Amino acid sequence: MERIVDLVGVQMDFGASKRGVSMGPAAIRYAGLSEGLERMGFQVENLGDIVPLLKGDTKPTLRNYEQVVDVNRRLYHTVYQSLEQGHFPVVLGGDHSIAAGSISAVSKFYGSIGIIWVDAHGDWNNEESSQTGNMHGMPFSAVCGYGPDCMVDFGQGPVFVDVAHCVQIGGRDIDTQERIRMKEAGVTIFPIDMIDELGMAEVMRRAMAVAGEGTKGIHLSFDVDAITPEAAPGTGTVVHSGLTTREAFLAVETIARSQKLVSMDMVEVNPILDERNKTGILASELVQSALGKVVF
Ligand code: 4U7
Ligand code: MN
Ligand code: MN
Ligand code: MN
Repeated sequence: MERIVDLVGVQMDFGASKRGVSMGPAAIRYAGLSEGLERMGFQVENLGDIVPLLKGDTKPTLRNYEQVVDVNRRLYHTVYQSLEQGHFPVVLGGDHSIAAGSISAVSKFYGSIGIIWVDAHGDWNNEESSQTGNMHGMPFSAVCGYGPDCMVDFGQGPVFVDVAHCVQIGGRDIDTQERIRMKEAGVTIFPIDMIDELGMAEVMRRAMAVAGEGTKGIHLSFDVDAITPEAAPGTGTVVHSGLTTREAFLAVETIARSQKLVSMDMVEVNPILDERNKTGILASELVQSALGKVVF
């Protein structure tokens, strides 16, 4: 039987300070994602894009929260339906706030999942700890039950992800309060210096054990700013000296080989800041590799 991949774009940039990441789904699609997945033997169902409301309420601690919550609620339902049909949902961002809706659906559907969060940032702020009020810095905390609850509670009775199965990879720009909150919660963290020391292969062996053992599946949330800006310039919050492209591929290829991946987000591609769609192409290739594309 052919496996079906559902591609859903989310034209969201209300979770970030800079505009333009809303065009990420178009850039990743333009790079040939559907065609690539079809060449791999998948049937691809293009579900189109979710488009945010033009107007909504905001507050300094949760900027544009009404639009962020509304989009996440709609994405939650789309991803949940995809899983119910036995499909594999791939969510294309858009800023990272959308991981709240996608992961909420996966967690509700499976009951027990692991998360691998590849990112230069922790995304573990809530309305109290955030220095910016930008909600793309909060989704990892939200899906694990550490707030903000409005990002994940759509009246469905949220199932929070157990932090014991959560892994952060590539972190190198974590806020002070955020770091304290992550340590207290007990997230397994492989910051960039640990990747230098251990090598990505060993980091991934450890990450797979944490996220994969004792869970029904793994969700990958991949923020392209994890990759070093020379290779991935098209993103809003660049941080110097990140993952090499080869380390990024090794990470997603290891996840693919485990056969435990059930869903993923590829987020924070900003075509306005990109160079000839370099980051869009990389994002498209990383999705294919996460779904099992082999080099040789
Ligand atoms: B991304 C930040 F303060 N921590 O909370 C914040 F540095 O999805 C950045 O990983 C968040 O790109 C970055 O605003 C969110 C900031
Ligand atoms: Mn992020
Ligand atoms: Mn980031
Ligand atoms: Mn970013």
